[in-house]
Amino acid sequence: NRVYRYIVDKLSQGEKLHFTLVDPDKAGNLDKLEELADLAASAGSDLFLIGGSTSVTPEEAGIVADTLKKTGLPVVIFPGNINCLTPRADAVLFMVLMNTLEPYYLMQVQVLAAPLIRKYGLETIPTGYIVFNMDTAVGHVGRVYPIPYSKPELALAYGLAAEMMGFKLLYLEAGSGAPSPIPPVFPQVIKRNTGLITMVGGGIRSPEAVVELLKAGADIIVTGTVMERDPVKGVEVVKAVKSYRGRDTSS
Ligand code: 1GP
Repeated sequence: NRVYRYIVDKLSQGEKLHFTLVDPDKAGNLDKLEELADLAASAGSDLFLIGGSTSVTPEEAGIVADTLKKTGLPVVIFPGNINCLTPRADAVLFMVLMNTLEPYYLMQVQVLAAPLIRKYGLETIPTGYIVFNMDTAVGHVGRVYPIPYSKPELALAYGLAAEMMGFKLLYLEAGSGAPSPIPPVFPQVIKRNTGLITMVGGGIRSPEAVVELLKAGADIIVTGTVMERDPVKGVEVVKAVKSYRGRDTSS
C-alpha cells in the first residue's frame, strides 16, 4: 500500500494535499498533457487522478498513466467504470458511490472489477464517494440521490457509515465542472466526527475557495477543470493548497 502510505505520511506531517484530475480523453494530445502535468507537478500537486469520464479505453488510460508518471508523482485511477482500469497506474480508488440509487455502482461494478484489479496487481484505496450535485455528468450517470445542502447531518450519517465499513477516504464531490464547490460545512462535520481522510472536489476554481475548504478541515483538494481552462489560475489553486498553514476549525 505504497500510495496510501504516501498520502498518510504527508498528512501526518501537517501537510494538505492537492490532487490533479486528468481526463484520459487527453490521450489524443500527449504534448499538451505532458505540459499540463509538468505545470501541476512543479506547482506542487501531490498526485494525479485519472478517470472520471466513461468514454475512455483501457489503452488510453494506460498511455495517460505512463505520461503522467514521468513527473515522478503517483498516478491513481479514479474510475468512472471498469473501462478506466489499467495496470500502468500505481493504485485505484476502490470506490462505492454511497448515495446512488443504482445497485451497479453500489456493489456490482466492484465485484466485476475486483478480479481484474487482482490480476493487474493494483493497490486499492477503499474510498466512500458522495456526490452532491445532480446537475453534473456524475450525478446523471451515477443516478445520484442528492443530499440537501441544508442537511449536513445527513452527510455525516454517510461519513459514519463509511468509517464503520472500513473506508479510509471519503470523497465529497460536487461533480466536475459544477458551478460552485460543496459548502465547507460538509468537510467540517465529517472531520469533527470521524477519522476519515476527507477529500473535496468539483467546481473549485479559486485560491479563496481552497482556503475555505481547508479551514473547514478538508485534507485533500481535487481540481481538474481549472488547470485545463486557465493554467495560471490552476497553478494558483495548487499553491493555495500547498502553502496553507492555517488551523482547521474542525477540531
Ligand atoms: C471531479 O471533483 C473533480 O471528480 C474535479 O472537478 O473539474 O470541477 O475541478 P473540477
